[in-house]
Amino acid sequence: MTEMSQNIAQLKTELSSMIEAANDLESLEQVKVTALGKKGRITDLMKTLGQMDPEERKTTGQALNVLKDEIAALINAQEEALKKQALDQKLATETIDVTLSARPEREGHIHPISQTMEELMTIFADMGFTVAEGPEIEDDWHNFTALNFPPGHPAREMQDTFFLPEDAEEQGERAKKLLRTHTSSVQIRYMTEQKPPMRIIVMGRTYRSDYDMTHTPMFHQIEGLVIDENTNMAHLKGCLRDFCETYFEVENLPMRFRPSFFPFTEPSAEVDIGCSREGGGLKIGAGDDWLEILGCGMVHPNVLKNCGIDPDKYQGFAFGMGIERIAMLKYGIPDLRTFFESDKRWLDHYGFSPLDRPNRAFGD
Ligand code: 2U9
Repeated sequence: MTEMSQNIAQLKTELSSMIEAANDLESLEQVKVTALGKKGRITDLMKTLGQMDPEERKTTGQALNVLKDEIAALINAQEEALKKQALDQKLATETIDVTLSARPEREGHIHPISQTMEELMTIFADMGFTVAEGPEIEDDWHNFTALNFPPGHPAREMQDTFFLPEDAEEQGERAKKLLRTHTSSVQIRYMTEQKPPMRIIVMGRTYRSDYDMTHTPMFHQIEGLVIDENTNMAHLKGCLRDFCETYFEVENLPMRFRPSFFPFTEPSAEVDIGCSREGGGLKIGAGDDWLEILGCGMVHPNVLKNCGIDPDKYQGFAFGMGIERIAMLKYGIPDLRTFFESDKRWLDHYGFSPLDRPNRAFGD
């Protein structure tokens, strides 16, 4: 072995251990300059080639090029390993809270319907209700027949209900498809599938062929259903009083139950809460005026029977209200139709911050 090839082998060993010992990117850069820089160790040896005879220059030149490539490859590999190590360390020590808003002034708003649904869910969950869900495309039996609507009832007519084209394959009232006109069809499904006792609320979109100042073809409802062996009208009144006082945040809220009629409840009632309309503004809980907010009643025995529940053993109450209506009353939103216009300025005004918490029952 010539002296030069010994020098090259020794330099290779030396530089390799320097590369291996570099434990951060900065010291690796130093090694790179020492090995491959303009005044580096390999470059220094290259500079001696000019003094060699042609044969030696050829073999030494080749050997130095191989050394240069090997050292460059080792530096690259070490650089990759150090970068990976730094990233792993960063990932292990730094955490990002993705729920935090980076630019609060650019934050979006929760729609008043979503906010109200959250509030309703919180209040009824505190009262022991669970949430049931069901389809928006229903059949005639779940939407009308099971709920004790007689055959010629006006709600069954084309001008009030959105019917879907009939399926030629299917026959009968379960083949007749429609957009549900109330969420009650979900309670029907729940009652046919589950056994009492039951205590549920259902919320969601409902559809009726209607459009004016106070009606839109799609609106949201919340309905509640409680079935047990001894559930009675006093339970219904207590439950709705607790709900109204919590939702409207008024203690001892004046309330009155007026007799009414629905095919699916007997007896039935409509509920008004006390309010004042003096000075053009609405104030809930004060004054001597009344505001209708919901309908309710004891579940009709025919409805229980239709769902396979024995009306001699079980009874229960139900109630229903429009979510837009109670949101308008609580938050002073004057026009129903604006809920569905997707106007950003309206949402900036009436919407809620994602960081708001829905209100809770008294005493929380
Ligand atoms: C079952 C049995 C009974 C739900 C009820 C009302 C009275 C009621 C209206 C309020 C305004 C609908 O949004 S609205 O137009 N609802 O007045 N709803 S009792 O009764 C039921 C539900 C399901 C199985």
